Amino acid sequence: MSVIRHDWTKEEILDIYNKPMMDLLYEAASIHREHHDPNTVQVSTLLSIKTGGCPEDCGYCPQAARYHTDIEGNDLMSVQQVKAQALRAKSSGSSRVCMGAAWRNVKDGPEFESVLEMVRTINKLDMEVCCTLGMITENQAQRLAEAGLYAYNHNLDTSEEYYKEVISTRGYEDRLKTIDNVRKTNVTVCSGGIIGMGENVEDRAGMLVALSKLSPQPESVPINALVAVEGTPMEDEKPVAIWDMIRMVATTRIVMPKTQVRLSAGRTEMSREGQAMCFFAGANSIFAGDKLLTTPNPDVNEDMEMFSLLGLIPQKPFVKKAQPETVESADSKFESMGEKPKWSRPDHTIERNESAKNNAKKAVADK
Ligand code: SAM
Ligand code: DTB
Ligand code: SF4
Repeated sequence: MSVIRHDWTKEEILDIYNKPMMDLLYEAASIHREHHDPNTVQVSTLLSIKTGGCPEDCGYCPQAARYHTDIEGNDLMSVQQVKAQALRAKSSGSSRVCMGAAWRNVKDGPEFESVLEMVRTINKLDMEVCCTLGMITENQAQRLAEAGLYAYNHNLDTSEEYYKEVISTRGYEDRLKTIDNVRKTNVTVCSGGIIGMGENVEDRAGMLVALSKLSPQPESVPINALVAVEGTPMEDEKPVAIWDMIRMVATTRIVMPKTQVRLSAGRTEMSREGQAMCFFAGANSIFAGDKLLTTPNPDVNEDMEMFSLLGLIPQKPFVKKAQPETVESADSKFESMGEKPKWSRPDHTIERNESAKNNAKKAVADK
């Protein structure tokens, strides 16, 4: 039985990543079979509950207000709207709803209370609930846990070194701090990253070092291929080669044997054969639904056809961990702290982010 290691070095991970493809696939698939049913894939549906207008400068993100991309922004959805979407996701075979908000961090107040109610509502539909709301404090993580949250997604995105080339408005340390805050609760951790942002293979390995060091390792690791959106600083990045995706998935599987590896953004560019190789290499989760947060994703029916072709079965909810109990807001043990956490603001300059911002400003002025 392969052991769980938290001391992987970048060199060891690079050696795995660069193995001959057939050796890499064989090793990853063997480890996958030791820890998981290779014919079961967990299916999550993403729901953007608050879209666009984000103050951060994440170079990959169409929701950063400063790049003026062509997306439709929206205020926070209502609990009823979210419930209707969750029911749709359930009927299409999803076991989990992942609610995303274009926030830098969570602020205590009516909007957070509303998100807590969304969590209670979806948990009562017997679906796993995940949130990705930006940075959160320990108190906020506890309150989400009490509402019945199953998972919290907060990606490291890339290596600590390359992070400085992607985002200038927040630090890697704060990402780790949020993950640590989630770990202090019963909520499972979902954390991964993006390939295709101009990083090198050492950065990909560096991200896997940082993720595998977490103890316990994240229950779920999304591997996204960059969706290069016009207007963002990364609009001209070249599409990720399928071979890179397969190598990244296989390496993630080997260094984190127990985690669910999620084949995330970028599936519209992948053939069924390519995705099948990713599943063989250890991917055992996907985002389903015709939209990710703001960009397209394969049609659910096409995904279900692919599942049937490959003999894959959607994972039932709560098989990896028992369903959390929901505590009603009137019975909550925790108070809203009204706290203003001091998340860092490194605010160094990233040339391509600055020029994308200036181009966007100019385009608005020229209109
Ligand atoms: N605002 C919150 C945050 O940043 O943590 C939550 C939402 S954010 C959109 C969630 C994740 O989506 C990011 O951390 C990033 O990994 C991924 N993401 C965003 N834009 C992407 C893109 N264009 N291509 C691939 N992944 C992307
Ligand atoms: C993750 O790692 N990928 C998802 C989810 N977690 C929140 C988001 C992908 C977003 C892709 C760009 C968009 O649709 O806006
Ligand atoms: Fe905002 Fe999250 Fe997008 Fe960064 S990734 S700009 S924090 S929505």
